[in-house]
Amino acid sequence: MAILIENIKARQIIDSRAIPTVEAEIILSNGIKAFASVPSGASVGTTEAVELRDNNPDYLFSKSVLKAVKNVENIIAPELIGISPLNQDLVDEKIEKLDKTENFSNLGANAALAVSMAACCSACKLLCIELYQYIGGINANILPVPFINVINGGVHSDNLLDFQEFMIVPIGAKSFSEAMKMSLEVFYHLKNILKKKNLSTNVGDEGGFAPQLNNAKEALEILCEAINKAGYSSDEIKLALDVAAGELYENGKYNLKGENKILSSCEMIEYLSSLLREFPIISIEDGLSADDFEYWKSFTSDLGKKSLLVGDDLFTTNPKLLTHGIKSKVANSILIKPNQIGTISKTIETIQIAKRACYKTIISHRSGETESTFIADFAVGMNAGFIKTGSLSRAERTAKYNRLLYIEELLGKNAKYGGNYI
Ligand code: 2PG
Ligand code: MG
Repeated sequence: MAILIENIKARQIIDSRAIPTVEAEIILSNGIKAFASVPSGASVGTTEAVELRDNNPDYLFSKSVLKAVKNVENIIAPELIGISPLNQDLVDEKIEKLDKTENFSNLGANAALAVSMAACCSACKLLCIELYQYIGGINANILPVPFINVINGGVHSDNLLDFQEFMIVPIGAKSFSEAMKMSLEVFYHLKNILKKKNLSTNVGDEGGFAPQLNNAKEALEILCEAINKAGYSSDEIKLALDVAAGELYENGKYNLKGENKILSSCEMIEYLSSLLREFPIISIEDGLSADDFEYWKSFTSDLGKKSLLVGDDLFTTNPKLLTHGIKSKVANSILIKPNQIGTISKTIETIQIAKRACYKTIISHRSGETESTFIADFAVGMNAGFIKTGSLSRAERTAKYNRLLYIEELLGKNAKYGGNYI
């Protein structure tokens, strides 16, 4: 007898920034239960799917998600009960149809994605296989290269760093576990260097240190020092930036308040280009604002051969925006965040478009996370090649790395580390 979705429940739970979020629970007709929870961003792209909040100032600072919870139980559940959890396309299509908008402004992308992910999780449990195997079958064997955000700035911390993320990328490792070992060594050295300089070693939203540094250059210099002290070369461990330039863009200029600079688009490109010349940077995410599309073209033609240029707020995991970007020769890589688009099927569609155009794909967490390890499996299942999931502290970040260590062990000899495949 076919096993079908028998019930769907939802509840309000808490994310890593003490903000409410949605958890969905799918119960199958054989009693299997699967859970999924959704993350939440702080630097949010204007074209992202809508995260539904109650906006009730008298309850949890307007942040509660009780409407989204009700939407799961009262609107989405009745439509999905009785269908197979193995039919992800149908599950997602039904949720999209119920919403009637492209950006989930009725039901909320938080309601939609929680159910979409839970369906995926219930399906792999039903088949008694791991989630990454369900997503990618026997083809899924690439462990992603991690982009590890060890210095936090921008809207993810209280310091004056204008850029949001300063990441290390252990490209020279032979395996994911070696990549972790190398990165942990850099993390310890970084902590010691900061301490010696009497800088704070408290961490920001994504578990990276959030010291009071004066500018991006200082952060990058300290990172190079930590890599060097850990005994690695700039060929083994590279650097990556998330500028999150949309947060700096005001009236057509980039206002770097911490660095006390106001830059035109051309000057911003030149500034990033000088950082590329000076430091072993292999990737720049959102180097310009999504609203600065024309300059994204020259940015890409100038620097696209030297570095990954990653569109996060630029594409918001949206297949149409990515297709337009590819046609316009803008960026060469895409950050993939399922909650920007609202369903797993649409997320997969976007990844497939990117792969066909030879754009690199980086599966990403959000700055507000839960203990969910879904994206770790998703990165392997999709053979994405890269993952960005914060620093090596804070359990909501390490949960993903720890899951990847386990997946590498499960894959055994079949496991390939993405670094060799770039
Ligand atoms: C980003 C993300 C994740 P947020 O900009 O890439 O690091 O941050 O979730 O706040 O959008
Ligand atoms: Mg980003």
